[in-house]
Amino acid sequence: MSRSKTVAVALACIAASPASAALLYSNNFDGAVSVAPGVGVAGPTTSTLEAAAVGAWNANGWVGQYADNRTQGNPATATVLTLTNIPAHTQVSVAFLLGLLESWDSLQGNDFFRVQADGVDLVSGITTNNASGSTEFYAGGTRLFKGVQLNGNTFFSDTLVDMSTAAGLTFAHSAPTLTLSFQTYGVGWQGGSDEGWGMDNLVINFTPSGVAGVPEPASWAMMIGGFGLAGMAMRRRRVAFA
Ligand SMILES: [Ca+2]
Ligand SMILES: [Ca+2]
Ligand SMILES: [Ca+2]
Repeated sequence: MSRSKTVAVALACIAASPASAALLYSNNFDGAVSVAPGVGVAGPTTSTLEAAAVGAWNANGWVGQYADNRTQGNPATATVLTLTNIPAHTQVSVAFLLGLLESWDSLQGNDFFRVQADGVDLVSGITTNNASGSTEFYAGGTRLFKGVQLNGNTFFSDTLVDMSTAAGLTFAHSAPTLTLSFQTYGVGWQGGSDEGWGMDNLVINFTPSGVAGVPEPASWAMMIGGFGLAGMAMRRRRVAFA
C-alpha cells in the first residue's frame, strides 16, 4: 500500500468514528425519568402536569402528560432544571417538544420564548401567531403542527415545535453544574389560561471528556506523520528483500 493510500485509509477510519454523546437526563413527564449515574437533579420547577389531547401529535411524543407553564410577567417565571455533579464533559445538547399553547400573538404582540443555560441565551425570540400577528420564528426548531388543539384548553389553537433541530441547543459546556431555564417574556405576554407553553420528551445528552471526538489539529499532524514513517519503513523492508 502506498503511503498516500495508508494515510487515506487511516483518515477514513477516524472520520467514521461514532459521535460520543451519552444520555445525561431524560423525562417524558409520564413517570419515565433517566439520569446519568451520580448526577443530581433539581426540578423542573414551576410547571404542572397537564394531559395532552389525543391526536396525530401523539406519535411525535406529545402524549400522555406534558409539563405546562402558565406564569405571567415579563419575563414570566422560568421552568428551571438544575443538574449537578455532572462528570467531566465538553458539550451538552438539549432536545424537547415545545407546545406554544393558546393565544400567542407573535412578534407583533410581543410574546416570546427562550432557553438559557447558566443565565445565557441558547435560543430566544421564539414566537408564533396562534391568535394574532404574522410572524412565526422557531430558532431552528421544526414546526410539526399548527392550528391544532394539543390540550383540553381550546382558547385558540396550538403550535407544536420539535426543538431537536435547533442548533443553538447544542453548546460547549464543561462545568459540573448545569442550570437550564425555559421561559416566556415580552411586553405582550399574558400567561394564565390565555397563553401558555409546555414541553414533552425532554432529552439532554452530553459528551464526556476523553471520549474520541474530532481530533485536535496537533493530533492529526502526529497521526499523519506516524503513518508516513510506517510507510517509509515498509518501503525500506521491500528494498531489503529485493
Ligand atoms: Ca408525555
Ligand atoms: Ca389549546
Ligand atoms: Ca400576548
